[in-house]
Amino acid sequence: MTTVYLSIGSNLGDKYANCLKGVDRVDALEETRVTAVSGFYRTEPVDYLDQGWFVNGALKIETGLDPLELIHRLKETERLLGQKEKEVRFGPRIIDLDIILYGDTVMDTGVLTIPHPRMHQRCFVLKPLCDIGAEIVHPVLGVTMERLLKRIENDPGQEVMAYKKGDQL
Ligand code: PH2
Ligand code: MG
Ligand code: MG
Repeated sequence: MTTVYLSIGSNLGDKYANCLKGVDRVDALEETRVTAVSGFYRTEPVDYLDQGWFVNGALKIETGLDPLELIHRLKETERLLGQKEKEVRFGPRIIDLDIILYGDTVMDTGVLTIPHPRMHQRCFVLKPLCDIGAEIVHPVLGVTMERLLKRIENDPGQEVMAYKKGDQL
């Protein structure tokens, strides 16, 4: 079993409910269980700005699936929750499940890059991740998640606020 961290997000439909459904579906995957769930946050869209704010969180899982099996299962889970196959790059989505860290694995196969290539530039990934793994050291950058977040947390265009149930989104 390997400890893996996932990012989860939604900015279409009932965003928070979509995230919770995503957590349940991940927990139901073969050889996989969710061992920690972060708080959820309302986050300003990054990279593609003409879309609504997201709800984002992070999950810690233990899995016997290898990275490619896992990403295939996650894509399948996204489709089951109604996510279209060909979304606009960085654009709106019902559900997005991304592998952020897979143990200490470093890989780049063209279809899958681990650690996630943009995670260290994104408050919407690092803020929830720090709830459940602030002390984890990035296997390439050699810096904790907490330090990575500190570097960027006041950058403009990356607002992250604690999500409260019933918040107007
Ligand atoms: N996902 C993206 C692009 N931009 N912005 C926020 N705030 N949250 C996301 O999950 C997100 C994004 C592409 O996956
Ligand atoms: Mg993503
Ligand atoms: Mg994705």
